[in-house]
Amino acid sequence: MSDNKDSHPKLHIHTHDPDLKFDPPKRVAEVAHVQTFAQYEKMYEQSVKEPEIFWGEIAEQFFWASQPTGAFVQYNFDVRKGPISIKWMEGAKTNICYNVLDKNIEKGLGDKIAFFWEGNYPGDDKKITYKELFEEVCKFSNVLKQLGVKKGDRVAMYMPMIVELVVAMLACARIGAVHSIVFAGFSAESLRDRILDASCDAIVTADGVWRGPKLLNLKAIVDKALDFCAEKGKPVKSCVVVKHLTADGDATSKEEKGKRPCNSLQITMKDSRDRWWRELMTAASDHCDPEWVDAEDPLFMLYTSGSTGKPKGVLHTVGGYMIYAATTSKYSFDLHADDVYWCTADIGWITGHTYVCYGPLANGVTSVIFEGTPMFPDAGRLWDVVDKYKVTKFYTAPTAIRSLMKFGDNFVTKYDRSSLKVLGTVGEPINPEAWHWYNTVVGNGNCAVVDTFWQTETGGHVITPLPGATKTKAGSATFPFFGIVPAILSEDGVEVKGPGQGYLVFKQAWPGLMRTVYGDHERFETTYFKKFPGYYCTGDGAKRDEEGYLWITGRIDDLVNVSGHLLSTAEVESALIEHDSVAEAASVSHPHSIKGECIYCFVTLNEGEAFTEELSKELKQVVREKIGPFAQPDFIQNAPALPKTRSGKIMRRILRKIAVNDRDVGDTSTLADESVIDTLFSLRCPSA
Ligand code: 6R9
Repeated sequence: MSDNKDSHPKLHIHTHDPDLKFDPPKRVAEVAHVQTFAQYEKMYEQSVKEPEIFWGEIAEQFFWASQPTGAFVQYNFDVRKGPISIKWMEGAKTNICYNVLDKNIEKGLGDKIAFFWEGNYPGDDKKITYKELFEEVCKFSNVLKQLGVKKGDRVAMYMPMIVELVVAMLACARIGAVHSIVFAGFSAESLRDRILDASCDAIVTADGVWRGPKLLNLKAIVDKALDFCAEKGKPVKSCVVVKHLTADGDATSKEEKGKRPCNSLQITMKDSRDRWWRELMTAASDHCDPEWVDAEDPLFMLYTSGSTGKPKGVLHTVGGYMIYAATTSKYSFDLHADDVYWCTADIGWITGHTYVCYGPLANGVTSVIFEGTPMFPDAGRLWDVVDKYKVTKFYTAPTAIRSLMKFGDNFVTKYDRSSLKVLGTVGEPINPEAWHWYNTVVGNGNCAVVDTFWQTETGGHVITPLPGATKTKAGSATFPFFGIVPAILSEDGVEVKGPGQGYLVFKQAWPGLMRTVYGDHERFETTYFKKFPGYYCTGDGAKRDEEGYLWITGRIDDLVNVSGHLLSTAEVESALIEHDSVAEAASVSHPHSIKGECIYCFVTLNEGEAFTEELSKELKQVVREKIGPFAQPDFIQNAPALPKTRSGKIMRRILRKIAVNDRDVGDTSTLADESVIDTLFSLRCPSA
């Protein structure tokens, strides 16, 4: 038995009562933008009944070079009535870069720190003010122009979590170009596909990056991708390379894991195509007028894989995304001028776009950009960084929380976390066990925990508590954000009123909703609007409890139907994780001759625990007791690690294949570590 068990026995007090409510901490509520639930309800009501007034007032806080030419909002969600279309403030001209930089500097924030940059290696850090960021962005805007990039052109980015990535994004936005960021962990093939789909003319990258103790030569991956593009007759004209790891001058220092400079990295530059960032920047002017673009002009595209099929280029436009990113950031994290805010997500994901870059900058706060990983050099890194910068609002993923829990509380408690006020999570349903640990151990029971549900497609939070106003329940994303009208539908499209479970859909448009799939509007309509005409379909399941709280139950494809009882994988997993020996769990459906489907589970044990036949029996019993006899898993297998996407989501599609011993697991390019597949095949339950 590991020490871990004894370190948080108190967690077990709560986990059996899903209805236990947690009041917003007084110190958070007292200063919050929204201080009571009644105030939330009032604002919510206006936001959905009079969206043009609600969002119109918010839009007034931004700069518009001209006003909308038609209706403030116009949309069609019903395929039977014509093409799906969503438009906010069409005809109005603005620029998001101007709004998050120039305007903040005009307000007197020029010398305020925009970002603390914290490198992979502790001690490697720097900071940049709003004014300095603005100058860098203007310079890079001129660099892009000089390379021939114009309004509407797509620019790919394949970069580590460094300030230059934010500079490049904002520079695109400043000149009206469209960024397409590809997480710098994708293979050359995945990068190639995304560059080709978006017909990018230019790419911005870096020499390399340390991710924990692992060294990645990004430039070599980009070279490979660009060679493919050239072979296809679609060469990328320019490639700008940030010298991040390799040293310019004397590089004689001994190389150390995770540390800069890194002498062993071999970089080749192709004369006609590749240019060093620093050289281009030195020569560039720091004056660049913003391009006034239409509210409905594209701002960026970002690929999302979904569970099957080729990645979709989710397209967001300028005006609506800007006000939605700003407003969700302000209210969900209750941002104030003195906050130090930290979202650990990589900018390569939507969470990084909205809540590392655009949202916090729009609110003029100071944030942390973190290049490293939660485990390097040890499991205390996140809390070390919280302590170092006195972070007040912190945002991470359940997968990070679960993986840190395994190492016990000491890694957390040895750091001072008294600055923390709001703790956010995103990415997956958070099981109550992890929620309680986050709340009690990380937050000392003194922070507001906000479980924010949203998608690449939704642009920002759609279901989330507000830190000062919403009583939370462990594992519930609670209530809709302003402007969001959720509904739960049965399989045949009937709205479930009151308590019940089904498909989570939205009934009306909000500013941050995606506008199309790049180059494939039909795919957009089919994926999100055809199954239930008149609704935007999230593809997730949800449950509404007696008190109206919403609980996300996971992707609809991940449901299990046992003898006619429909179960969400999240429920089963949550029950398993409550067991002291279990760190993570994933459950999938498996064919069964009598029940139709049965449940097959994969469990990752806490450090120091051993997988035994007895434990397997015990775990089956746990699920049986917690959910009901019908839910008892037929199979439990040991899983030293689970197949996860690079953003930390468990790929249950692959687990379903492993459970039935089908080696044809399909596309694994989005997996963080492909080797886990072989390990899991070797450990599968032979009788299944
Ligand atoms: C922001 C982001 C979207 C999918 C979404 C859902 C899952 C995200 C969640 C959550 C339960 C939460 N998801 N947040 N499930 N509770 N708080 O993650 O975007 O990468 O597009 O993924 O993630 O399944 O549909 P994206």
